Amino acid sequence: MTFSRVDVAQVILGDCEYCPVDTFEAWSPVNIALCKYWGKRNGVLNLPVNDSLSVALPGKGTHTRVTRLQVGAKDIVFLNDRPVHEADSFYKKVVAHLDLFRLGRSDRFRVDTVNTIATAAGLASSASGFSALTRAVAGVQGFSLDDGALSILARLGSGSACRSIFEGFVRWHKGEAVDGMDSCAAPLSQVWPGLRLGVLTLTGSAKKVGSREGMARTVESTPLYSAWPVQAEADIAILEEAIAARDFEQLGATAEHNALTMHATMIASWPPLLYWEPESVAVMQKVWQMREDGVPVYLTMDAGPNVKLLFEAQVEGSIRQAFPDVEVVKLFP
Ligand code: 2P0
Repeated sequence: MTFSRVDVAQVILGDCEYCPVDTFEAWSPVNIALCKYWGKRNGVLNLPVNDSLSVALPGKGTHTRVTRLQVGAKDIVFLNDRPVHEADSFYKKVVAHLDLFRLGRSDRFRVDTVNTIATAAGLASSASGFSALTRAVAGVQGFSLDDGALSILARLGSGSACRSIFEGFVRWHKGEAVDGMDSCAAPLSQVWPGLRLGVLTLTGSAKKVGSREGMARTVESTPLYSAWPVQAEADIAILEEAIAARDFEQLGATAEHNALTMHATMIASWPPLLYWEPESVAVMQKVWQMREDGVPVYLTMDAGPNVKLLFEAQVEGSIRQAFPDVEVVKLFP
């Protein structure tokens, strides 16, 4: 049996009391994966092949306000204070997500979404965006949902959005069910006040192949992909141990190895997928040289050329000296 996104939303929202309000605002953070989500077992419901584990970026993310319009009006979408045209793919994705919450009613909405991160930074705003939109539209309909249900609904918009429902360290459990009712994220209890993430924006140019297409190509075209879920499962266990023990070397090394393994599967796809630019490789080599020189710093990369550094507070001075343009994010209060 196959399930549509509307079927899943109906199961979750069908029994919710409808208590509409005029407007509702929500916020969600961006998240960076230490063990990546790469590959789907169901592309309609964004069900992943493997579990992933991320950390939220406090203060960096998306504010979304959903306002009820007159019945019969057209949905309106504003992104960063600018109207988005109906023909734009972003408009279509937002409206398709709103559709999940209408349950056959003719409710119409205005969506105002503002990202607090520059799109050029290469920090996935689709994760924070669909998470905030999920919270805001559920709020304007007055549906009372727990964070697990919100996480499942956010996933239907964009897979990694299910992790952005939560702050801190978050694990997305891939689940086994065909309808994905067990595929949602949950927060880890640990905090790590000294942990830092450094964002290096190397190029702001738009990527040629998006994650959605890139994942599908990797799953279909490289025999290396079969090794990926095996490593991801092992890495998650090691990362959870490292977080519990606050073992930075173990955390950093595992996150870096995980990211580079994901990129290896991309490079081995056909046609090949290489998100790196020469500047990305130069940063990698600099990071590896710094480690040889005794500075504990590791890197991670997503489906783009920009590099994120992982380090602890005591080496922040060395990191800023080596990378004057780095934007340092404190991950926990
Ligand atoms: C991650 N990425 O775990 C991985 C690492 C990119 C590289 O999650 O198709 O935008 O909407 O489910 O969530 C980006 O994938 O893809 C992503 P869809 P999504 O952060």
